[in-house]
Parts: sequence; structure tokens; C-alpha cells
Amino acid sequence: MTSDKAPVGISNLPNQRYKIVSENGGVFTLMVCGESGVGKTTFVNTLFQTTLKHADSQQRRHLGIKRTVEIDVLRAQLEEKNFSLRVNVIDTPGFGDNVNNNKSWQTIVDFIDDQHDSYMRQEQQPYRDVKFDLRVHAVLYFIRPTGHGLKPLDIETMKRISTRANLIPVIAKSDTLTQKELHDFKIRIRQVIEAQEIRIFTPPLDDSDASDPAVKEHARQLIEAMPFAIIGSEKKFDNGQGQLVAARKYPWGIVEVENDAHCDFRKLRSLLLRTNLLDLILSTQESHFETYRRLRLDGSGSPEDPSLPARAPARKLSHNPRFKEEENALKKYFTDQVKAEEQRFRQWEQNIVNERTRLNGDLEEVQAKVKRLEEEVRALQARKR
Ligand SMILES: Nc1nc2c(ncn2[C@@H]2O[C@H](COP(=O)(O)OP(=O)(O)OP(=O)(O)O)[C@@H](O)[C@H]2O)c(=O)[nH]1
Ligand SMILES: [Mg+2]
Repeated sequence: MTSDKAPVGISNLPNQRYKIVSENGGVFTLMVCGESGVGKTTFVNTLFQTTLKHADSQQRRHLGIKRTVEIDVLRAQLEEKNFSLRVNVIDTPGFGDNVNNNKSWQTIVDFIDDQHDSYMRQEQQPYRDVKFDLRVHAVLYFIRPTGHGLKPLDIETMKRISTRANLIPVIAKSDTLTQKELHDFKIRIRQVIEAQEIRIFTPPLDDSDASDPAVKEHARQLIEAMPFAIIGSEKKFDNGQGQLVAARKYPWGIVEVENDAHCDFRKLRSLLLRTNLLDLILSTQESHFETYRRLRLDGSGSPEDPSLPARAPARKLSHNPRFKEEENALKKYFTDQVKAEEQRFRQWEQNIVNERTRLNGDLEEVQAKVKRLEEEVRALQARKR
């Protein structure tokens, strides 16, 4: 289904999906996270270089490699035929070199929660005009290619992410492992994920769409390949057939990014931007956002429980009629506050004007006095002569 030469192919989404994605404004937000130096930023640049051929990328990303030191939001426009998708990429600084690592997931988890929170608040406004939506639709969790297994930090972080967003674990820098090592590593990771009951995103197999055997087969292949082994590279090399391809170069040859025999990059790209784009967007709204909203309204979020958003609810509002009265009261309170604030501002403005007038008056007085003194001096000097 995904031929090498074809464009990424979001315009090939079945019609209905295309329509829904468009109506939703066609925004997709992807987050990358994991230990420092595992290749997150490189991967983002690789993904964009291969998908944004026809589009004007607004990426303000340098091409040299640098350590990411703060959460970075990259925006780009993905365009194909008559399909257009706005992509936000949340690049996060890697963790792993802090002395105290046990809360290194906090920034990531806070970011995800904050976006849900911001969306919820905007929805609650009288006109429900949502202007700013950075809810994360998919989180790529980069696993260091140790060949051993998952670290406690990986497990802790993935658990927390998985209750808030669609988690997709990936094996970073898979070119550093042999086929056999990679195979065993994948099995081990899958076992840990299962044993720890970490809920990762998997393409649905029983979708209405999956009545198409080809779609079903593709989904099956994607699931089988998880966690995806990926390679990132911002450099291109000759693949021996006169084509320049994104790859990593070794003395014995090159490892190609977009070669299914070398890694799962294309499978992951397909899942993210093509076959499961809509699943990711819809499940974020229907499952993760709704869970967040429910927990906030219950006020049951607790920092102790990793499965719950950390912050207590600021106010209880919903479209539930039970809260209607409270909502109206709050709206009135809010309006009154704004009015009072406006009044206060006017008063303050008036005070400033008064003060300026007073100072101007003072200034004139002082200037007059200076003039008088100058005249006196002149008169005295004249007398002296
Ligand atoms: N072998 C190999 N090296 C890679 C791969 N991807 C990135 N690298 C190299 O790994 C180094 C770190 O890459 P970055 O993309 O900056 O890593 P990062 O995860 O963004 O790092 P922080 O921003 O510090 O968290 C660079 O020297 C990359 O060239 C890969 O797939 N394979
Ligand atoms: Mg980085």
C-alpha cells in the first residue's frame, strides 16, 4: 500500500476521514520525548524533510545538531493535492543527565495536561471559540538502543504519558543494533510493556474501515513491528543506484532511513501521517481529553497517583445542567469582575492625567521662579558694575 515513490499520501485517506480531519481544522500535534541525545531532534528533522517536499516549512530549526534545552514548538504545513494539514511538533529536552532524574517526566506530563486544561477553559467561555489548541495527539517515546531492556525511568515515564495521550514507543538509533539484537530487544520491550500494563497506541483492527483486507493487513503489519525501530539522519548519501537518500554512513555501507529492510521509519510515518492520523486525533478528543475533563470536574486528580492529572480543579464547570447554575453565577461574577477592573483602570488613568496636570503646573511655577531669579542675578550684576 505504501509505495516508495509515492508522496506521503494523506490525500489518499478514505473520503470520510479526509472530511472529518478537514472540518476539525486539520491540525496534528506530535510530541517527541526520551533521554538526552537519543536522536529526537534529528528524527523530527528527518520526518519533515521527507514529508514537506511540496510545502513551505516554517521550521525555524537550524541544521546543525544542538542539545535541546527547552520545550520547542515547531510548526509546519503539510500539503498534498487538495489536502492540507497543519503540524505542530513539540520537541522536548532529553532527560537523563540531571543528578535527580526521578521527576524528569514532569515537564512532559505538565505540558500535556496544560494543553487539555487550556482547551477545556476555552470551551467553557461563553462563545466557546477555541483559538488555541495544542493538545498532543501522539507522543513518540524514544528508547535508547541498549539491547537490554527498559529502564525504571522509561517505565515510569511511559506509564504517566500513556494515561494522558497516545503513546508510541520507538527504538532510537536502531542502526546501532544488529538484526538479531534488534529482534530480541523488541520482544523484551513488548514483554515489559505488557507486564507493566502500559497502554500504548495500536492501530485498531476492528475498525469499520478495516473491512478492506488491505487496510487490515497494513494495520496488522504496523502492530507486528511495534515498537518501531527508527533511524534519523539529516544527511543524504548515494544509495548505489544514483539516488540521494537519507541515510547513515558506515565504512561498510549505508543504512537507509526509508528502507523497510533497514528500519521501520516508513511504517511509523504511515501510522502518524496517513493511516492512523484520524484515530490519533479522535482518540485524543474522545478518550484522553474526556478523561482529563472528567477527572478535573470530579476534582479527583492527585499528584500521588500517576494515572491522574496532577492539578486540582480551578473551577467546576461543564455542559451538564447540574452545573448550569454554578456556571451562570460564575459568568456573572466574571463579568462583574471585569467591570470593576475596568472602573479601576479608568480611575487610575484619570489619576495619571491629574498628576500630569499638577506636575505641569509645578513645572511652570519652577520655570517662572528660575526666570525671576535669573533676572535678579542680572539686576545685581548690573548694579555691581
Ligand atoms: N547512529 C545514529 N545516530 C543518530 C541517530 N539519530 C541521531 N543521531 C545522532 O545522535 C546525536 C544526538 O542527536 P539529537 O537529535 O540532537 O538528540 P536529541 O534526542 O534531540 O538530544 P537532546 O535534545 O539533547 O535531548 C547526534 O549526533 C545525531 O547525529 C540515528 O538514528 N542513528
Ligand atoms: Mg533535541
